[in-house]
Amino acid sequence: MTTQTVIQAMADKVLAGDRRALAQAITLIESGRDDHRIKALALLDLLQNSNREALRLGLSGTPGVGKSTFIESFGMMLVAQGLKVAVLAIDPSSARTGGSILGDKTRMERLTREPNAYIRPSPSQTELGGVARRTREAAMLCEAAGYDIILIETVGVGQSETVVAQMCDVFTLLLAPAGGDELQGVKRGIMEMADLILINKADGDLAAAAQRTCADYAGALHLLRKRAQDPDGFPKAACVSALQDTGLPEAWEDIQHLVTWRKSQGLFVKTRADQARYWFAQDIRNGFLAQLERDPYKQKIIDLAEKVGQGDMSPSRAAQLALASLRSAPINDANT
Ligand SMILES: Nc1nc2c(ncn2[C@@H]2O[C@H](COP(=O)(O)OP(=O)(O)OP(=O)(O)O)[C@@H](O)[C@H]2O)c(=O)[nH]1
Ligand SMILES: [Mg+2]
Repeated sequence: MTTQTVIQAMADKVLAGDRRALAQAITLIESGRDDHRIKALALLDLLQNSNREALRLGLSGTPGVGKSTFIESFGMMLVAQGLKVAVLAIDPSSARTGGSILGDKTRMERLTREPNAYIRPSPSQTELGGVARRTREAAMLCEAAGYDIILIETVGVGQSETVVAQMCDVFTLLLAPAGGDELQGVKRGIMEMADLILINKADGDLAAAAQRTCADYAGALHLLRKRAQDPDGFPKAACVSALQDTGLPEAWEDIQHLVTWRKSQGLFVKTRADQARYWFAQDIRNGFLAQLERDPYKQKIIDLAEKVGQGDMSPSRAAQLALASLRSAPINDANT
């Protein structure tokens, strides 16, 4: 079989919803090997116009807030409604060993066993740009494979929220009930990205604190600048308990309401188009940066830096020379 027929066969199987083929396809797009990259791009070309649309739901929150528990409960609820659910993750922390979700599968025991759920551990560590691209491409594969909802999880530590928000239709921030009335140091920029803030663990002893935290955030959201992509009442704060399955149907209704409204206003499509352009620009940038890490440019830059350090050449002249050599660089599309 030629490469083209192998890739076509893989694409056909993905479109048919074959889980093994989906897993293989994701492994292919995650690979850093140049020959794999060429195949991966060919595969993505074939699936580009699958005309399938999944709802991409981003989920972020600090460690221990209950993301995995939430995904398990929320995912089970969606599956019970006859929906197909895929779970992906971006794990920005290099300290953690390859894939939070894998270890978390114990917390997603029920969902793991569901034939209509697909859980993919986060790709192995590289820089955030590479992980972002892989997750985005994995989401596209899941979409082509006929999944209705793609949950993309990330641990909230700063940058990764932006990455997830930029590849999702709806972005949800999960918070724990706060002890006092402080706003848990959630950065304004992160709050501004959220479509929905869910205060988890609103059960037992924590129920009252959760209500207060929810009211605090509802107030804080009210003070934010009105966004064009929001209907009345959004962004919204609400209480849930992933452990006791409360508030989840309401959260799902809110999400559906938001999506329906955005679709009716043409904003859903517009956001996706904006995101695609954003990632295009981002990939070019990452590709350039990756070139700098490769010889002969890497060595050239080291040499120039040496001259700059010794005062033999101005930083400006050295940068100009380095960029000039890049300009004549052959295109290497196996970036990052
Ligand atoms: N009371 C209560 N506990 C919860 C709830 N959701 C999760 N927890 C508990 O909080 C702890 C952390 O839950 P996880 O789901 O692992 O949290 P996580 O956000 O995935 O954590 P990381 O993967 O480490 O970032 C576990 O002991 C859960 O049982 C909830 O709704 N109520
Ligand atoms: Mg987890």
